[in-house]
Amino acid sequence: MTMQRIHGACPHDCPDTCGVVTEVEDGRAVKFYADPQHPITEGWLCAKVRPYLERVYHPDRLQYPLRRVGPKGSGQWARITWDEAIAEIAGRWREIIARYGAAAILPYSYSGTLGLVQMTVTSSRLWNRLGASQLERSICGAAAEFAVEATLGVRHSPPYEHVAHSKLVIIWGHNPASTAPHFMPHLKNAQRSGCQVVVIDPRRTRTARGADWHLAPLPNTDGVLALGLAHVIVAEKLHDEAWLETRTVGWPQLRERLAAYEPGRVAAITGLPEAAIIDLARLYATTQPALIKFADGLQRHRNGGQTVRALLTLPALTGQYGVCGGGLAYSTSGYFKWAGVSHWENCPPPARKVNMNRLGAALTGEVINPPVMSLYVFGSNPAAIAPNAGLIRQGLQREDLFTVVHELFMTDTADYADIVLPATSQLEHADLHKAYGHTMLTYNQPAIPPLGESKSNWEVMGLLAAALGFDEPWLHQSADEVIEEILTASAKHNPAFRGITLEQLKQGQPVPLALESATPFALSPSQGQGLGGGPYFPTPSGKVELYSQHMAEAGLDPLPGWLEPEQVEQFDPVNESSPHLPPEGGQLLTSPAPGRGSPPLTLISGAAHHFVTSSMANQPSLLEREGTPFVEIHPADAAARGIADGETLVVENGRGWCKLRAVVTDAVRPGVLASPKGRWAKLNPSTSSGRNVNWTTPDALADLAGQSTFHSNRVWIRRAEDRG
Ligand SMILES: Nc1nc2c(c(=O)[nH]1)N[C@H]1C(S)=C(S)[C@@H](COP(=O)(O)OP(=O)(O)OC[C@H]3O[C@@H](n4cnc5c(=O)[nH]c(N)nc54)[C@H](O)[C@@H]3O)O[C@H]1N2
Ligand SMILES: Nc1nc2c(c(=O)[nH]1)N[C@H]1C(S)=C(S)[C@@H](COP(=O)(O)OP(=O)(O)OC[C@H]3O[C@@H](n4cnc5c(=O)[nH]c(N)nc54)[C@H](O)[C@@H]3O)O[C@H]1N2
Ligand code: SF4
Ligand SMILES: [Mo]
Repeated sequence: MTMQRIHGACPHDCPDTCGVVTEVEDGRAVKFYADPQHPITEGWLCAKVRPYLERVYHPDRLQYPLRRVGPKGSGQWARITWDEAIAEIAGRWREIIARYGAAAILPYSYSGTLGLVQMTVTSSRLWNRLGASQLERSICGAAAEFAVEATLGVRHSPPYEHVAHSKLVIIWGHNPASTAPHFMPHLKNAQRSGCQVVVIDPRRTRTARGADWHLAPLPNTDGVLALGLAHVIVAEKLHDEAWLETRTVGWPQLRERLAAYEPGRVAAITGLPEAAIIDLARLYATTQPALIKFADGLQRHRNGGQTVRALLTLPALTGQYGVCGGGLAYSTSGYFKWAGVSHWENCPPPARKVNMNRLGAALTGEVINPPVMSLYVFGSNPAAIAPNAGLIRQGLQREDLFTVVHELFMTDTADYADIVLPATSQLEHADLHKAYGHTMLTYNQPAIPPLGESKSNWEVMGLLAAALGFDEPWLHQSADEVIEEILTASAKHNPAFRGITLEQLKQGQPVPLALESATPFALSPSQGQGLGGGPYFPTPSGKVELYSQHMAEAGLDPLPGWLEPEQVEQFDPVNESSPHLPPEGGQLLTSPAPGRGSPPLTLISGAAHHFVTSSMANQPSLLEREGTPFVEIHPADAAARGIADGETLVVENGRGWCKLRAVVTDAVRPGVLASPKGRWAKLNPSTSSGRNVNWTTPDALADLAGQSTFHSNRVWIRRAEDRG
């Protein structure tokens, strides 16, 4: 018996993109652990990926293609061959294209894997060639991406280890202890050497528990908080006037706008004490280097985009961009600009876009000319993870919708498919991984043969392309050929890729991008010239765009701003009257809590510690650690509603309802509920509602970039035994 050690990458939606090692004996993976040599992973994996072989060899892994033989959602399937499955899909699509055009086909994919081949290329090439609807990929961080690029020109972020230089870190609406675990040892070390850590989050998260100071504002008020901090900094003349004059556009206009954000008003809106706002402003302006770190949870709100714009003003006010240990940590994605992914030059003009946050609406009449007649889902589980899930389920039940789901498991979404295709796990296919928390490229070598008849996303694209008569070579390359083509094309446009070869990547160690400077926006010799030295921003002006002409031209507020709750309500009536069934024995709420006298609460649903969204949320050991699906509620809010710890609650609004177990805790602030995302609706055992929190979440869009607004979710709660 020979043992092989195969190097790979963790494919999940996490900024750390760890290096992993699989030990294989006789074609079977027997051990899976952290690559001891990977400089980010540093020899340990997070709690969710450590038991990965439980996922790979889960008895529920799909092994063969299946065709639905009963009514939609009835769980009655017949095994078919790949040839039959592909022929049926191609046949149905030909009919749909003849009658409605290819735009009637909607591919829906997201972050089951973040691989270049199995996600990026697979979400693009065949669909572009076909002329299918484009998916507007805005469920996660679109507003922040837009805001950062509009303000700073690019998404650049310092390496985790730079936090050793920070004297202050504000972790803002972000929970790295769960969502970017390999940042935490660096933060702890910095803290031990005297760096102060402030966490701003309505919930006392794992990250907040280790902070020096935790502030818990009301959700969706961070933009006001940031403008309030800026107001105090300017009022107390703690800002860097010279930096603002030379490095920014729009400082006079911003200054004028800040006048309205005096601390008393900011305190009233955010629910924070006025003194805390003043203290934080002083702390931030006088403790340097000062780093502001956030991710995407913060901006999953109606004001999400402008919130990020407001936060981005702070490092400009204090001249912290371009400083090692200071500035902004958001995402390193901007360093990895691929070329050669889409092959648009060989495709028909792009078809219309469908926003992935509006899937339920799109399937039930919002999208017409042509309507969506076929849905092809891979690397995503929209029935469990997308907002307003009740409406999605209604759409998936449409008899005339032809749904194909390519999956490892029979998910809430796969339940409603006409054809289910079995997918390979990360141990069974090749890929290349960039990261959004660091700047290493990690190659994933397949470790074991595909389980059963499972196939990778890219292999299936090749089969579909052939069946549809597309013989372009760029639809039929091997995964390695795709990677080589893109590396070569990218190196022509991006010096950071120069000299990186597939051969080198396949040796098993991560390969760092060749960056001019590890500190974002620090003077780079080639770019900074002509600006007289100092930080450089690749915006149209070369400066930080506090005022964005580009946004003004697009009809958007060109300055960081904030909408009053009343303005927000106007475009998301809490009781949006989607036609949902009320809970058994209950009434659909159409006006604020009739007869109950309790105001609605804001339900935020951030990352679970032991799942990545709905991935892993079917693994027995992890489900056990996460416990019964629950909702956290502050003791005062619970008492006002007669709710005791451990009771089953109905959480509801005009969109829908679900049942969750009450956890009464002061870890959430008054007015706020918290329930982790990712639960499979059908695995909601003790409360047996067959639904999850997304039955209540809004499918209204945020202020920028079609962003999702999961956390701007107002709900009413009551004990399940109290009949509505
Ligand atoms: N363990 C684990 N890791 C993950 C994921 C997971 O599901 N599980 N998901 C991955 C994905 S897809 C992403 S996008 C990233 C997201 O990474 P993060 O942004 O760190 O994660 P979230 O939990 O979505 O949101 C962070 C925090 O925002 C807080 N929050 C919500 N609304 C507000 C607000 O209005 N103001 C403030 N100040 N805070 C607010 C929530 O309480 C939460 O603690 O994590 C990735 N990593
Ligand atoms: N309530 C609430 N909901 C949220 C959020 C929130 O904050 N609150 N956050 C949102 C965010 S940030 C995100 S990014 C989305 C994430 O939502 P999704 O992108 O849907 O991610 P997952 O839930 O991890 O589901 C991925 C699915 O892909 C499958 N998969 C994995 N690898 C492969 C593969 O190689 N091939 C194929 N065919 N399938 C594969 C997995 O088995 C899994 O079922 O969720 C969103 N949902
Ligand atoms: S989920 Fe993140 S921390 Fe966990 S193994 Fe994957 S990349 Fe590493
Ligand atoms: Mo995400």
